[in-house]
Amino acid sequence: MKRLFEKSGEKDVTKAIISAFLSELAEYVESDCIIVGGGPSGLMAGAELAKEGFKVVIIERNNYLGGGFWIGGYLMNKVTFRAPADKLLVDLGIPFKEVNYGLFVADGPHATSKLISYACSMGVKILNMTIFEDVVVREKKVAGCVVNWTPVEALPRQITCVDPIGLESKTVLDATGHDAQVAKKMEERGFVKTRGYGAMWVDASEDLIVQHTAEIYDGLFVAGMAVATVFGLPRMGPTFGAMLLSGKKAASLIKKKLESEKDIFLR
Ligand code: 48H
Repeated sequence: MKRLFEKSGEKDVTKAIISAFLSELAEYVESDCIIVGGGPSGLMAGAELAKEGFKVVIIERNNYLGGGFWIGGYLMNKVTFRAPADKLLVDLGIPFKEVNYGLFVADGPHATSKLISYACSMGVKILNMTIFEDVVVREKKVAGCVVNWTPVEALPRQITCVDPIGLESKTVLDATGHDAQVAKKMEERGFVKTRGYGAMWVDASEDLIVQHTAEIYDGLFVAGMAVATVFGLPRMGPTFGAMLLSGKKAASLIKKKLESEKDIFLR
């Protein structure tokens, strides 16, 4: 007979992981927004949408979130921001110093962990070690993503014949950085055109990226460095204000779309 106060053993630990993971996965096979990429733009967008009560999941191929935000550039872990992004740093509780007029510097690990914590505490769900493979497109509308375990995709010759799974969502945000992986997949399918990001020009780049953050196909939005890749905009180098502002703008565009679709449904 099982003793009443028996300590949890291996099977209990395993069961706890399986049931917590699978119940969350089952709940998130359908969501308001799938964000592909957990870098600064994806995390910011996710946090802002979840704060408004939307069901958001971030798909991240690495085990860690944060993308390029941990390291400013050239393996140096200080990140910079240009005005007006300093206001967001205050909101996020990220300590920073003004080093030049309108130029701010913060610690990469501190900034990244604050942003991850903000996204998680707003209710964003994270599927890490999960790689975006393809889009779900229905009646000329992006309606989800096809994903797989990262190791399956990364080691195709070692592990074969593992089909991916589909996740449905009302909207998808491509926040995969320089590679713009979702947009590129749509291009492969003949749905959109991408131009490749241009040479570095920090002064022009940041505003352009925020301005061009947009819906590029019905249901598909783009944020962060992926915007530069889609629209052929100059890169900005190791400064991150536009990434946060682009994520915030993407969230407000997605929110507008989700709300307008809800209105149509209710009419
Ligand atoms: C799942 C994927 C997949 C995939 C990629 O690179 P990121 O940090 O992207 P942004 O746009 O939020 O920020 C860009 C910034 O870090 C930067 O590099 C800048 C400002 N560069 C300027 C310049 O001039 O070079 O994060 C993207 C995330 C990463 O975590 C990837 O692992 C993830 O997306 N990702 N996740 N499935 N197929 N592809």
